[in-house]
Amino acid sequence: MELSPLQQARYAYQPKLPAILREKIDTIAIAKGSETKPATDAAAIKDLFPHTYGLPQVAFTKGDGSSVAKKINVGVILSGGQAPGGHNVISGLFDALKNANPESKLIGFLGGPSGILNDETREITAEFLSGYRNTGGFDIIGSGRTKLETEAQFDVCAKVCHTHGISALVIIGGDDSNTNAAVLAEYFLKTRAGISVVGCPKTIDGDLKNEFIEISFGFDTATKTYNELIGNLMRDANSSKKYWHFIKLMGRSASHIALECALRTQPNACLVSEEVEAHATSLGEVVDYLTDIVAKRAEKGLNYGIVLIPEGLVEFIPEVKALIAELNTLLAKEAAAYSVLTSWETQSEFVTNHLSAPSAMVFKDLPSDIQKQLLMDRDPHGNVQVSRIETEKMLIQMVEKRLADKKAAGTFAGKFSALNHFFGYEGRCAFPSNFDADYCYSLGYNAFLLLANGCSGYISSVSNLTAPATEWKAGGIPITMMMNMEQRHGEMKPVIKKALVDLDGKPFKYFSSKRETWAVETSFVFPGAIQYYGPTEVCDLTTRTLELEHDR
Ligand code: FBP
Repeated sequence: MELSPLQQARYAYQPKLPAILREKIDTIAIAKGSETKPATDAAAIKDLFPHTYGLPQVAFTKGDGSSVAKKINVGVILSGGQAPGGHNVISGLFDALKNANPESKLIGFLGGPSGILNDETREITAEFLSGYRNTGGFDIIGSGRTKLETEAQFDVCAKVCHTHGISALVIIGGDDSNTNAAVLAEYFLKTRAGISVVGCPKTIDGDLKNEFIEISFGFDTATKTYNELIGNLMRDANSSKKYWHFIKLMGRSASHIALECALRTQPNACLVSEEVEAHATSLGEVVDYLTDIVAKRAEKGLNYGIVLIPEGLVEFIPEVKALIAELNTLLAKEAAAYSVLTSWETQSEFVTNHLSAPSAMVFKDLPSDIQKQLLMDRDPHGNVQVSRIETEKMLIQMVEKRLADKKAAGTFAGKFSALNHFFGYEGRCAFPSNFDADYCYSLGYNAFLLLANGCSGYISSVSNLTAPATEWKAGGIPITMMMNMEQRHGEMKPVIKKALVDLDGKPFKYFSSKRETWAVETSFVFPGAIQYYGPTEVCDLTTRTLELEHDR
C-alpha cells in the first residue's frame, strides 16, 4: 500500500505520556483511594453489582510495581462508531504490555464485539501495529455495534477468552459499551471466570464525560476537522457574499460538537438541541429564529451566513420527538402490515391513519423527503438513524418559505440562496490531533496498568487535560460510581449517564453571551487545518469546551 508523507511521518511520532507513566513500568505502583458510590440510585446499583460496587478510585504513583511483569494475554475490542485515536489506545496498551513482559500477548477481536462472540481474532504484533500508530480509523481490527449484554453472550465471551488464554479484556467504546463492560466485569467476578475488564472512553460525540472523565477521545480531532471545513466555508461566504450555508454536525443526541464548533468559529447561528428541549421550542419557532437572523443580516446588505445544526435536533423538538416516538412504536408493532406496502402513497396513508391527530398533523407538514427519512430502517435499538435525516435541508426549505411570505408581505427585500452540508463521517477517521494521539496512547497504557494491577470494572482515566501532557494524571474510576438507573425499553437499567450539553455550564453560557452579536455581525474565525508539527500553542491546543470547563 502506498503511504502518504504525513502517514509515514506520523508512524514515527512518539505520543506524550503523563510523567508517572514515563517511569520504568515496574516502578509504577497503584494507590487506592477510599470506597466510592454513585451519586444517585446507590442501593439499586449495589444490588446489581455486589462484586464491583464501592470499589476505590485508583491512581498511579512511584513505587513497587513488580507484579505487572507477570505474563498475560490481553484481548481488545473496538465498539461503536469510529473516533480518531483508537489505534493509539491499542498502541499504548501494546507498548505497556510488552514493556512489562515481552512474552505477553495482545489479541484483537475483529469487527467489534461480534468478534469475541464469533471467536474472530488477530494477534497484534509490533510489526502489524507499526502500520497503524498515530493514524485515524478503527481498521486495525474493525469495529461494530453488536451489544454484549446477555448472560448467554457473556458465557461465550468467557469461553472464547479461555481458549486464547486471555485473562484481561479492554473494551473501547461509548457510554453503552462501558456500561456493558461493567456488567461483564461483574458477571466474570460472580462466575469466577478469571477475566478482568477495563473500559476506555470513546466517542466523537463527547457525551461520555462527567466529573471523573474530562472528555471522550475523538471529540478533539473530529471537532477540529469540522472547524477547518466550517472556517473554509466562512471564508467562501465572506468572499462571494452570496450563500447561506446550513451545516448539520454529527452528535447523535448531545450537541457538544455543534457547540464546540460554534465556540471556535463564531457562526451566525448554532442551534443547541438541549436548549430547544428545555424551552420546548417548536419547529415553527426554530424556523422563525433562523428566518429572523437571515432577515436582520439582509437589512445590513449581508445576504450570506453560516448556520450550525446538531444532528440530533429533530429528536429534541417536542412535537417531532412525540411523532418519532409514535413512529418507532408503530413501525415495530405493525411491521408486517407496513412491509407489504410498496408505494409511498400507501405507506404515508397507512402512517397518517395510525398516528394520533397531533402527530399526523406534524407529519403532514414536513417536507416529503423528511417524511420518507423518518420512516427509514431503525438502528438495532429501534431508534431513528438521525445521521440520515436531512434536517439541514428541511430547515432551508422552511426558512425559504417564511422568507417568501415575508417578501410577499413587503417585509423582506434581501436574497436567500442556501446550500446544505453534513459534516460527520469526515471527522471520525481523521489522523488524530496531537491531543488525541497523546490522550489515547495514555489511556491505553494506563488501561494495561489497571489490568496488571488486578482492577476490573474500571474505566481508564487520564485527567488534568488542559495542562501539558507531562502533568496529566493517570488512574482508574470504578464504572459503578458513574452509573444511575434509567428507563430503557420499559425497564429500569443501570447505565452510565449520558452527558448532554449543560445549559448552566461555562461553554454554553459563553456561547449564549456572544450569539446575538455573532448572529448579525460577521464575526467568523478561521481555525485552519489540524497542525501536527510546529509551535506547541498551535499543535497541542485542546478544545474551547475543555478550556472553558477548566476556566482557561
Ligand atoms: P458512537 O457513539 O458509537 O461513538 O457513535 C457516534 C456517531 O458518530 C454519531 O455521531 C452518529 O449519529 C452515529 O455514530 C452514526 O452511526 P453509524 O456509524 O452507525 O452510521
